[in-house]
Amino acid sequence: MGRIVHFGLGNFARAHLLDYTADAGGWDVVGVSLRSDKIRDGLRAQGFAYGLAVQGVGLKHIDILREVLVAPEDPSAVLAAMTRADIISASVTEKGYHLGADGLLDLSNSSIQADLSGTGPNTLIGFLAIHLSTRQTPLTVMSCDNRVENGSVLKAAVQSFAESAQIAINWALVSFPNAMVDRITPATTDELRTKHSDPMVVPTEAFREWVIEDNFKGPRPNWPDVQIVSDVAPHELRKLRMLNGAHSALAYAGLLHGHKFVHQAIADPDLRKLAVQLMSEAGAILPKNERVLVPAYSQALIERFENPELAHRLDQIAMDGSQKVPYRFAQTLRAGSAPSVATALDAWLEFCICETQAGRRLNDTRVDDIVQAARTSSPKTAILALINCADLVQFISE
Ligand code: CS2
Repeated sequence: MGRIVHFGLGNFARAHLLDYTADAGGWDVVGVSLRSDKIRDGLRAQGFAYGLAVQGVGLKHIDILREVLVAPEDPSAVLAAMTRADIISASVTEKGYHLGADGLLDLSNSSIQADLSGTGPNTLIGFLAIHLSTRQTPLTVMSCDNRVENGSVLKAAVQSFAESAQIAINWALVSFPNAMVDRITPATTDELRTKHSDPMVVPTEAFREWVIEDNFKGPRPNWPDVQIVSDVAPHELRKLRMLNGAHSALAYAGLLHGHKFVHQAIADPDLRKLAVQLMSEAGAILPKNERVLVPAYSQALIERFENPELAHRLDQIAMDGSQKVPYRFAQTLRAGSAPSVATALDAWLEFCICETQAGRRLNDTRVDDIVQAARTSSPKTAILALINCADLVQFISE
């Protein structure tokens, strides 16, 4: 039996990695929550099994999770579990990597500083560096987060931590494949919990996609329908700029128009036009082989967004804009004329200003900087300061 230790057991991991791995058979998963005990407590009460409510297909019983460890309760138990893993994976969202403007590990971040000082560890990066310093068997470390070159970025962050902490790692034993992950997975509602008599049920769409770089050390599950390729870049650029880019555009413009869900925003003629054009602008600068896929992919995305049963909340997508906007919009803007992407960026800026003026606290790791920027007296200065919060200055000024 192979073993995956997975950091970050939110709905996405339970709908994607765990679903694929359950289908593969022969592997189990130990989860790690880096902060709260909520998911562990909920899952433990039901023997770590849960229902995956696959829209249009039905309820799937997922029963490959053996245990969930809560890192702050006992970091040494997490490190012990990591020694038994063939694969260590993570879906800790963009902010869980603690990267700075340059895409490198932010060594001044307080959580990273705490790990460097030898307490904990309490971050994914700290756990990986410390584990790898004693690892003697091959290991694949797999990022399942939305980020360009997610595996390479994770490796660079761990390297930077190890250098700073003066930890020696045998890099020949470990690989960090890049991957593109896709499955729209909204937050669970009370209605769904009641319907399935399962407090930990996860709603998801029928569509799922996973493309992983052929760069494994040691065994891997025989995941069905997963593409193992030599270069993930074209797939990930298509998905991050078209799906996630359109998602963010719909979220900010949609919330400003008074919508609550993705299916409502995509039914609004102005916003639909914005999303369609944004996808076409993003698609036009994709690598050549991907460009032929753009019209069909764009149409398929619209249909996924139209799905009313998913009830995907726009505010869920809107959170952490400072982390998401750069990789979703910046390269398309940089490549030349992209008026719809520019409109989407404006929508983010306006959203930040409106929310701040209305006294609502933004759900963003850089909320304090954003609030300060949004309150600047002249609108022009406010906008420049906000662009700075998403580290977009380099793209806008070039
Ligand atoms: C969304 C993503 O919340 C967001 O930012 O754009 O979670 C999106 O649903 C997934 O990447 C789809 O694979």
